Amino acid sequence: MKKNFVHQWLFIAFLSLVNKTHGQQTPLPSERQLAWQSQETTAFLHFTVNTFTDKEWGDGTESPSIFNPEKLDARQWIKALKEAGFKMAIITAKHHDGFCLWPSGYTEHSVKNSPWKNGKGDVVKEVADACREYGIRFGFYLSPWDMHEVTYGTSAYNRYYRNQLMELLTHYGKVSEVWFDGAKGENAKSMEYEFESYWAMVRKYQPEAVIFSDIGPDVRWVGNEKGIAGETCWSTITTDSMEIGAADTKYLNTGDPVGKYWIPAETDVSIRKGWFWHQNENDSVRSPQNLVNLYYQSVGRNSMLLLNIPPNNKGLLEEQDIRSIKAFRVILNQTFRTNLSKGKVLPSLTDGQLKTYTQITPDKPLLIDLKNNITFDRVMLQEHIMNGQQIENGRMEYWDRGTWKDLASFTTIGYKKLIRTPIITTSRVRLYLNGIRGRSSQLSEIGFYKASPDE
Ligand code: FUL
Repeated sequence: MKKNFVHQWLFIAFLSLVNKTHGQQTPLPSERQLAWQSQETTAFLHFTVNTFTDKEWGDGTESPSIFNPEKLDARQWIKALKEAGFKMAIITAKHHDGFCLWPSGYTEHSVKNSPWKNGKGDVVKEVADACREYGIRFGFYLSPWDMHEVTYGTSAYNRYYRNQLMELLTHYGKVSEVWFDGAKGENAKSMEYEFESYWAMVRKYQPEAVIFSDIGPDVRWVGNEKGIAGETCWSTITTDSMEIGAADTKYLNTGDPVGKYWIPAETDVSIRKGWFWHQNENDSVRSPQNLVNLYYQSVGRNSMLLLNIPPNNKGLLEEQDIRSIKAFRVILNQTFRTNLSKGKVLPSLTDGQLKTYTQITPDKPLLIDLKNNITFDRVMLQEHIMNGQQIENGRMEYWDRGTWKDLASFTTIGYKKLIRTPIITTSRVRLYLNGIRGRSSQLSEIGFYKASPDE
């Protein structure tokens, strides 16, 4: 009994030692963050009075009478998103203009005073129900900046905001992400948001939901709206002296190898120029190839792609947007269908499981003997992030008629690294990985692919 106890104690002491770097705890992802990251692609739905006024930001004076999406069909949106492989949809329940897409009990400025469905409609409910029906997750954006609400700028507004948050957290079933946006116009009234109290509500009523703001606590902004995560992208940052809405965007973009908290980056970008639908942007929807590129630059750099696809003023997604997102997914599926190294390397590296991994020391490369020649131009690497993000850089070489040649060099891996290489035919590759401070690396998955000709 006693001996067992000592063993157990020694084991726990050993674990906590390996978990520490220079006296500092290695930040680890939570279950909800891991679930969020493995979704890879989420859809953003920007929709409100702006859809009818042709604006990107309203000013709060819009009359609810202009909101009349006569053919609104949230099932059409969500079905298309599901078919295009999106795992979650986030709706702008309230944007900066303050108009509520659900019949809030705390304001008259909402769908209930619009002609749409004679004031009996609820866009948030239709979206949440459709997400449930098609089996994707649901999230919402509730803008703290509110140009309509009279209490805005006073502490009473915090109560108003919490009341609305409560409605959204408790009336629509499971919520998987809540978006707290720090954006604010230059002439906006000054306002002290009680963010801690908002977040406590999310934890209490929707414990599995991740909380987004530009600095977390669960998910951070990638620092731009162009769809570009840093080539070096750490999931850790230190937010102690940072303020929401005023963060250093370059820091957010690359993260921090010695950051104190696990707050991975979300890459939000629109399929169109604007976030809201505008008739005159119908002809400049991003092509499937452009979207694939965004995927490489976000998911392929340890981030998550939050792609905005805005419904139009009839309440429908436009056909060209739908065509683009579906073709995007077809290309990705074609490229990543066959891992050419499957069955040829250590099973733990190609079993599709993030929890199994292989340890690689800096001085000893992993030799990948592919047995026969394979031809590839994409490499995928995944780190065992359940134990934190440790890999600082690495490189690969391939065997070419008797010599090793350079294939690619890279920094950080994290959840996923996608590398586009020239077309290579070889039977052997070796992979060098360097962990931070000379540590060994934990690699979960490796894949070699030949890109779809449509890429
Ligand atoms: C920004 C907002 O100001 C934009 O209108 C848009 O909603 C974007 C996703 O976030 O901060």
